[in-house]
Amino acid sequence: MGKQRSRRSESPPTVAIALTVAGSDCSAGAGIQADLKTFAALGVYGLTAVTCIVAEIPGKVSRIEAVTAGMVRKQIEVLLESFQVGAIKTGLLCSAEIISAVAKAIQPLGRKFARRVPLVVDPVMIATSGDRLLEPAAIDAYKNKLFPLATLITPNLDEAGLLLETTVKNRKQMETYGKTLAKKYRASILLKGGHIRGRNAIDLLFHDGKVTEFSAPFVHGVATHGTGCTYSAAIAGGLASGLALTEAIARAKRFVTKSIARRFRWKSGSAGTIDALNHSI
Ligand code: PXL
Repeated sequence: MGKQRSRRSESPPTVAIALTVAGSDCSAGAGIQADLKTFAALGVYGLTAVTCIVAEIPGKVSRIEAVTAGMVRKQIEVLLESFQVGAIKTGLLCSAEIISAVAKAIQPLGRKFARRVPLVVDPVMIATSGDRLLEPAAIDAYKNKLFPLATLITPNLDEAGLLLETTVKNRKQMETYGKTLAKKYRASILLKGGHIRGRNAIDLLFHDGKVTEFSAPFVHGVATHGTGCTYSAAIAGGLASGLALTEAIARAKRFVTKSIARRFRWKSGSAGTIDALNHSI
C-alpha cells in the first residue's frame, strides 16, 4: 500500500527536448521521420515543424509539395512559446520563402537566443538519388538569413561545393574550404566527406579555430538515404541533452554508422532492392 502510494506520487522524469524543422519523407528513411526515430533512440523528446511533404522512395523523389511559409513559422512559434527546447535542427526547407520564415521564427531573441538554444543547420539541397530538393534561389536565403543564426552547419561535399561555387573532392580541399566556410559564416562547420569513397568516411569539424576529424569505416554497397538527416538530428539530440559539440558529433557519428551497418533490406516491386537505415539501438 505504502509502496503503491509512493509510486503514484513519484513525478515523471524530465526529458531533453529537440525540435526538427524539416520535410516529411513518406518512405520514412530521411526527413522528419528519420529525425524523430533518432531523437527517440537517443532518449530525447522530438518536436516537429513540417516544411514540405515529399512523395518518394529511397532513390526516387516523385513530388514535393511545400507547406505555406506562414504555417511553417506558426508551428515553430507555438512550440518555442510552450516547450523548453534544448536544440533545434533544420533539414529540407524547400524555398527561400520558407528559409526566411524559419529565420524569423527563431530570431526574436536575436543572437543571444541562437547561442542559448543551439541551432544545427543541415543545408539539404540534393537527395542521395541526385534529385534537387531546394530551389536554387534559396541558397542566398541560407547565406543571408539562416547561417548567421547557426551554431553548426553540416554540408556534405556537394553542398559545400554549391555554397562556394567550386568542387570539393579530396581531403586537402576539405581543409581549405571548411576553413573558408567557418570564417565566412562565423559558425562551426562539420564538412561531411562520405562522398569521397575511401576506406573510411571522414568528416572534419571546424570549430573555434581548430580542426577535428571524425572517422568511421565506410560501408560499401548500401542503397539507402537519410544518413545526413539522421546525423544532424543525432547531433541536435546530443546538444539538447547537454553534450558539448565535439562529444555530440562523436556520438552522432557512431549512431549513424550503426544505423547503416544494421540496415534493413526489402524488395520493392518497381525499385529493386531497397535498404533502410535501422534507427533502433
Ligand atoms: O536526405 C535528404 C532528404 C531530406 N529531407 C527529406 C527528404 C530527403 C531525401 O530524399 O525527402 C524530406
